[in-house]
Amino acid sequence: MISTKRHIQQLASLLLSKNIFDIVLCPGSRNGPLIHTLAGCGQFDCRVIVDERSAGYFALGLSQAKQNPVVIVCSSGTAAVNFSPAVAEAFYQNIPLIVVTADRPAYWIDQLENQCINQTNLYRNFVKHSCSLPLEATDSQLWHAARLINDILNTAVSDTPGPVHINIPLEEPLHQTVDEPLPDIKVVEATNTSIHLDEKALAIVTEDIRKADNILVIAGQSPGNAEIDNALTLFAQKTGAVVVAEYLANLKLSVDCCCACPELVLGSISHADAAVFQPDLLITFGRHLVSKRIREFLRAHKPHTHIHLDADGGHRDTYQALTRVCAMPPKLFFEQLAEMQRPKSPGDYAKTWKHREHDVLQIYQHYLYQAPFSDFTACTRVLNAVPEHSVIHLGNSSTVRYAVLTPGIKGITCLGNRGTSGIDGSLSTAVGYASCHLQINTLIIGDLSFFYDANGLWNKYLGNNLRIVLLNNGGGNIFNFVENLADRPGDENQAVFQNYFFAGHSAKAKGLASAFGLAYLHADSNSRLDKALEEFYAPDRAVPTLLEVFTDACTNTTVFKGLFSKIKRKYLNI
Ligand SMILES: Cc1ncc(C[n+]2csc(CCOP(=O)(O)OP(=O)(O)O)c2C)c(N)n1
Ligand SMILES: [Mg+2]
Repeated sequence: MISTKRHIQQLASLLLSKNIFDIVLCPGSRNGPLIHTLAGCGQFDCRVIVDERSAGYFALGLSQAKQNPVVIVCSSGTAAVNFSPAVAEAFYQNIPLIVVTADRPAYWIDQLENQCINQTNLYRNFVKHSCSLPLEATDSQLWHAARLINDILNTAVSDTPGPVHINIPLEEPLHQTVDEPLPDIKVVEATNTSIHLDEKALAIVTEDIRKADNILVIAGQSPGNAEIDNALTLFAQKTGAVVVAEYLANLKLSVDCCCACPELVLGSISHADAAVFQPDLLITFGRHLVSKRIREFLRAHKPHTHIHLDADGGHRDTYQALTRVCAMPPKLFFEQLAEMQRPKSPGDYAKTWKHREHDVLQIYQHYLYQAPFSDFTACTRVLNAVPEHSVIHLGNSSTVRYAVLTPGIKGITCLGNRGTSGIDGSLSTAVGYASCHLQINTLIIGDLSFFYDANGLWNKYLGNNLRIVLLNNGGGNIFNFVENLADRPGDENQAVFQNYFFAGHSAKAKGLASAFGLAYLHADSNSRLDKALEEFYAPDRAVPTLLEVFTDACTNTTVFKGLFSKIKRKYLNI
């Protein structure tokens, strides 16, 4: 059975035409026609999640795993507002969420109707495209609705994807159904085109590369793929470029040109040797970097030329040095440039980076080996224990910072909500991703982030491949590290810090694990953690599992800061 509402039937039909099958439905009545049609036609993969904030993030993870748009559907009012955080994250990570909100007809907005707000352009700062459908009374309105839907869906499936919003005013009755197939609706196809540097641009960029002794490529967060790996590897071999790529860039480069832990290297660069690390030519692509030191370094030691690659032509002047934007997929740029012959013998700049990385990693290894049990040592142990070819989801806050400092993690996919760095959806996102993925999915997450998004566990889709490592340090430990907030003298400052920044608590997750059907393990020392990890990743473990690791916030702070003090002592004499 499907709803009698014809514009909803059109939407369903066009979703199928564009190969969009995954739906997350949030219960409600105003969205009844959507639920009747999408669930009732039997052609979609529908899930139900009650909490819209969690549902949005779950869909985000699902879309990343499927590499295809996912539709989220909710009722009117605050239900729609609760999608906002996931929509914002999707926008800043270019993830194609198709947000469908049910609404009252325009003539009832702000007329004291229940569960009713003005939903027009609700997510205007975070969507690539949005529309409100007309009612479905006349043929013209239906043509108009189909045209709008085609347009919106084509944005979602385009080469430069992102979230889109379809707001649908619906008149009563809402629950009339018929036993009919979906109608055939005229499809407007969007044709993807590939873009190359034209002859003139190629000559200019080639000359930029020829002139540059020190070429630095920075790869921000991205899903990665073998094609970009190959193109970039070749480019780096030809030009002697260094590629800075944190794990979240998901690059698997086969040459000795990649620096995966820039934060450590940058922590060792003194004013005196800044010049040898300063690039002449900087090429960037992808989204956010975790490393703050690299941003600060490049803003202080600007490259002569900065080229940013972004298929949608976005101007990202992160280092206040942008000189050129190439609106094309990075893969095509590197493929085209890798064909050039670079006359100079490349390599010294890359060697400088690799030598320094090698040296600081030795300091790191030695330091971590003797460091007391803490979030840092625990995170490293977990990362070294994850099965190869599995997926790691990094919670925001200190977790992601520890992870990008950990060398040598190989053969993994690494994800995290770095588009907006919110702590409110990491769990739901990981659950959504893992729900349609075969490999082990490990989420490493802090306690405030975990409890914040505990509703991420409140659904029927927890995969047996889901492993959650909860680093419970009793509060927001990150605030001990930044801006020396915890070190400000005086009782009053200390009280403000403990209460309002750290937000200390004594919650433990065992009860939640049991409420939501997860197996529970815990550890509070290196040896107990190692033992727990054996169980956690035992090949025959077939149940979603939570491993809660208890650490001490003061020790965590000392260990984290101690590493950089050690590096500074050696290289900066301070
Ligand atoms: C939605 C949202 N609210 C607030 C913040 C600010 N914030 C950043 S980190 C953090 C504390 C996180 O604590 P926890 O998850 O326990 O990690 P830890 O700092 O202890 O590693 C907060 C509140 C945020 N990033 N996102
Ligand atoms: Mg914490």
